Amino acid sequence: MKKEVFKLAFEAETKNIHDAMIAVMVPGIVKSVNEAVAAGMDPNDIINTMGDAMSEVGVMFERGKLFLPHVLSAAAGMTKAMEILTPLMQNESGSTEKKASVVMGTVEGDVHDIGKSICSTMLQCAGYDIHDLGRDVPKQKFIDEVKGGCTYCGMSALMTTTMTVMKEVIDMLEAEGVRGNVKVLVGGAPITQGYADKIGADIYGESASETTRKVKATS
Ligand code: B12
Repeated sequence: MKKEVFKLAFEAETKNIHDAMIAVMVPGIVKSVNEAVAAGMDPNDIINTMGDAMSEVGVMFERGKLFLPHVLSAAAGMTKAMEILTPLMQNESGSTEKKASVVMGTVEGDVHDIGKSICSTMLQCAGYDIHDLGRDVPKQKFIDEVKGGCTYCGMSALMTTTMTVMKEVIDMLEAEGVRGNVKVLVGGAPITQGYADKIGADIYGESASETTRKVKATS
């Protein structure tokens, strides 16, 4: 109930962020986010609002109502907004002591990195030591980071053609004898709990906040 009241308090800001994302103009997205911050809206709620709107942009793209430059522009706006929000979320854990090390990356052959970067930011703000390898990450790099001491291995895939790479990395972790040292996290729009179970991942995160909650619960 309390959460609903809170959400209602930022109804106008939520709508403005949503509308700016759908309009796909970077200055408009940045303006709406700055206004929401000034009004006191929680950065996590701002990020979730942008993420939902980005998915709507995706649907409009699929239906031919928006084209690739529009999607790129919305993605660029979201990246700019994350630059504004990240400093506001630093040290959310209230502790300077770093928690476990987490390697994060979008798998080989896949350049979609918005959702992965949101997860990295939220985990970093929760106090984890994040090694974000970016996008189109060669499989061996995940293995090297686990051998280097990362106890969580997070992989993102946004395409049905690249989600299979996650299983290949898990197999490589097994083959190198380090699978038992690490918890494997998987996520991205086509990934489900069923798929995570099928490939033997430890944690499936549907969203950045769910991912952070699940990592906290296991560390
Ligand atoms: C933005 C976008 C792009 C941008 C990417 C920009 C960037 N820097 O990321 C650009 C324009 C570059 C792009 C390119 C392409 N795209 Co694209 N793209 C999208 C789009 C519209 C949105 C993705 C997104 O950012 N969503 C918003 C974020 C916030 O959501 P999310 O990623 O799901 O992340 C959340 C969760 O999944 C989770 N999560 C994410 N990662 C992780 C990781 C871990 C470890 C965990 C626990 C959780 C987690 O938490 C996140 C935050 O809450 C989708 C459509 C869609 N509906 O998803 C298509 C989509 C993914 N793209 C698609 C395609 C086909 C392509 C291209 C091949 C197009 C082309 N013909 O060139 C290329 C890919 C080239 C390549 N090799 O990768 C298809 C994939 C279809 C498929 N086969 O499955 C989609 C589904 C669109 C479609 N239906 O056609 N794309």
